[in-house]
Amino acid sequence: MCNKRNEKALNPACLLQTGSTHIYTTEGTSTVDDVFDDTYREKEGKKPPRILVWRNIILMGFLHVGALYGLVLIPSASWLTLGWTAVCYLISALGVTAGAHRLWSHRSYKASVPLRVFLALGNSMAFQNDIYEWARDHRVHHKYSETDADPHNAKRGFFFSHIGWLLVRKHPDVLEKGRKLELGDLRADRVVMFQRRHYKLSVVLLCFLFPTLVPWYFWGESLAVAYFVPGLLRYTVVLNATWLVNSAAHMWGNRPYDKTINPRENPFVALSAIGEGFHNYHHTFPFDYATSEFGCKINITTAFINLMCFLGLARDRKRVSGDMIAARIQRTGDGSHKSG
Ligand code: ST9
Ligand code: ZN
Ligand code: ZN
Repeated sequence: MCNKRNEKALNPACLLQTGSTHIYTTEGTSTVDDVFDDTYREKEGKKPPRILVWRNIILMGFLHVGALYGLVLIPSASWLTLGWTAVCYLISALGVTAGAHRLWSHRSYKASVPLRVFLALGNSMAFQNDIYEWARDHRVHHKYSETDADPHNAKRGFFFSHIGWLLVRKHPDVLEKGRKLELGDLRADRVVMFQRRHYKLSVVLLCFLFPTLVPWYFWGESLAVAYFVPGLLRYTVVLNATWLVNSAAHMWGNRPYDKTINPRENPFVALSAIGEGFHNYHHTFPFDYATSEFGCKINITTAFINLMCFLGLARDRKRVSGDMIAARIQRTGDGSHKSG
């Protein structure tokens, strides 16, 4: 059988191969532990107390004040520095979208060692926890979405799913269920484990020093502008763009593929998160490398992965077949589907 919702192993009968793309024609074709588990039940009775983590509250407060100061400094920044800020935004965003998310959390395509190294460097530049921790939390998010075992359970409100979950201790069910996940593929990836071992140093170098020193050294930008604009402001905007996927894209937008789940299609989020706002599609078909029915449309990450395939640095992109999407729209969509 290849259409069981919780099936994890790939069934070759379920896919067609076209070049380096695998088109899946039936549901339940994820190769990793990211498929929604509808057997999980939240424990009854009183919820555990919310324990604030003051260190994180203070650091996040300072970071956002620093980012506001970066905004004030934008008129003093040279055009080269502003261009460099955009480059740093793109590299760090790709480290999250093409790296931690589509490659390492969902295994939706395969990447060569040089590409994995580039994505791990971008991921350290994004400073959102190391890849192993990010992918573990993300798999548990998909598997137990919007329950106590979801790290950023959107049922606890916008603030919690956006940033609040990083300011309190995790719900015990997140740890309990997370410990049961199959993460052998991540432990076997030497790039992932190297980044995990040297994470703190890599963040200092790539998230803070590198974005600051390049404009200062190469075109004489002031250290203050270089630190606050491509450094703190860029880091904070990438963080918030990422968090919007957990908050806004779980609350606002249409549900053309599955009206029984909360994640939504949100083009604004897709734009700021370089392609990651088509969240109803993504939670319905988490193994699709494009995270959207519409390929590269408002989706720089998909264009990037395509380019990497063209250059021979990536392969085996997984994609859902048109028939399978149409059947799902018919069966569970909210009727808002538009073609393109
Ligand atoms: C950040 C992450 O921002 C953002 C992720 C966003 C995900 C978005 C996904 C959306 C889709 C993709 C879209 C991409 C769009 C990109 C756009 C780009 C433009 N399972 O953690 P502890 C264990 S980070 C199993 O301390 P507490 C853990 O190993 C920002 N086990 O829990 C440890 O075990 P041991 C920067 C788990 O005490 C123990 O439990 N960072 C799991 O509750 C305790 O772990 C920060 O702000 C699990 N899931 O603290 C702070 N989780 O003791 C980062 C944990 O054996 N975090 N364990 O070692 C923290 O400070 C803390 O984790 C905490 C919770 C305070 C939040
Ligand atoms: Zn989600
Ligand atoms: Zn995902």
